[in-house]
Amino acid sequence: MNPVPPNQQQALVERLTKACGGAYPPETRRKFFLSGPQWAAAYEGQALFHAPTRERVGFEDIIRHYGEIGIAHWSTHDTDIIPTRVLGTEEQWATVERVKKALQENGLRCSMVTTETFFHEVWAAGPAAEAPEVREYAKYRLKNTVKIGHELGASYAVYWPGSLGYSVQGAIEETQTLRWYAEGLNAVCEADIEMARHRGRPTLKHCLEAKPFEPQAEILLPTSDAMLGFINSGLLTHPEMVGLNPEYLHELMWGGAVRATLARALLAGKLWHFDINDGYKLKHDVDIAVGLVNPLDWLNILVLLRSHGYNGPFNLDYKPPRTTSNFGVFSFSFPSAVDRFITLWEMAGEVMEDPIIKEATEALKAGGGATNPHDADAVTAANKELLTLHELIAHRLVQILLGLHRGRVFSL
Ligand code: GCO
Ligand code: MN
Ligand code: MN
Repeated sequence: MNPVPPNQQQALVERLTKACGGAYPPETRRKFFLSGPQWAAAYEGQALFHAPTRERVGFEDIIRHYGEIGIAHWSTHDTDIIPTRVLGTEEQWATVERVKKALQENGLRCSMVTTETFFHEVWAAGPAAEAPEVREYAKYRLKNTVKIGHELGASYAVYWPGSLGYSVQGAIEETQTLRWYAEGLNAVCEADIEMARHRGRPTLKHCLEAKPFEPQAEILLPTSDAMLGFINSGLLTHPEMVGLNPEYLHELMWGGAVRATLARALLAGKLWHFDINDGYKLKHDVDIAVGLVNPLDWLNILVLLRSHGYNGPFNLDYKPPRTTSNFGVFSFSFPSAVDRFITLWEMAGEVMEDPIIKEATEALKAGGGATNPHDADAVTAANKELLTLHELIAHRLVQILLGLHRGRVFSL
């Protein structure tokens, strides 16, 4: 192939995107409770060892692009849109008005707001640091975010305590730090009750998001399960207002089965919000778009969520790779991420209706009918042949994922 000159590259990407097929129209995409984070589309490709590869893009453009794609909801950190130094000022409220206008003009709603408690140097020792003024400032920031959330019509607030931890052990007393962290959440829940009453709106759903490491070396609440323990520890004055926002990759990072994490959150009644992305087990937070690494696992997860009627947001918390251009972010990356999600969602519906999986599952549940359930050998013998169905169900799931159940012609 001849070199492709820069002025022909966008057209090539567009043509090949079309050739891939499988795109859903924006009206279909809008039916899903998918949210596009401000920070995901604004990500410029930078990291510790990486310079930015993309130009800055502001919320007005991002919201417009999300609207065109058919992503119906938007989420943001306070400082994604308002610089730290003007938080709480007139300038903040002027920006909030601009956001409202952009959302309205493009047919989006703000679903979630979150406080950045990890980037600015004020958080060097974390949001629950020893110095009381840091903790007071943290409370102020959390409350301010919830106020913005009510103003924008959001229903969820997310808390990612990525700087609640340390890189060197011994200086921090963990029980004390966790008590101080709880005080911050208690303050924001109490303020929310007041704000909600005042505005005649429900309180927000306050969702904790775990990540096992990064940016601190050790994190005090590293997993969703640790957070469930924290919610029920007795330290929170309003545990009923606090639930979880698990992130797919964050649970893989500690080596867990994400579907099992979600199952535990469902049983606890705390699966309120879900950050969707993909990546590799026991590695860093690479935030790859949903379904590009583990589509089979994703299919299984959506079967679980669909069969339990999960109706919270699916927040597209991934980072378009730094090899993708500004043009590519909106022309390819977000639409293809949404479409893979919808396809996997549809497939999950197929799995739930599949007569083979249904019959195999029912047969496993019926058991073999051993007459003496106290006799290990008899119980084993009664079920022995049925248990092959476990592998058969796994095979069937792969068939549905790869379209093999619709037939495949041997053509070599
Ligand atoms: C991460 C985190 C963040 C949080 C966000 C919300 O990947 O490190 O997921 O993206 O979701 O900060 O508070
Ligand atoms: Mn996240
Ligand atoms: Mn992440």
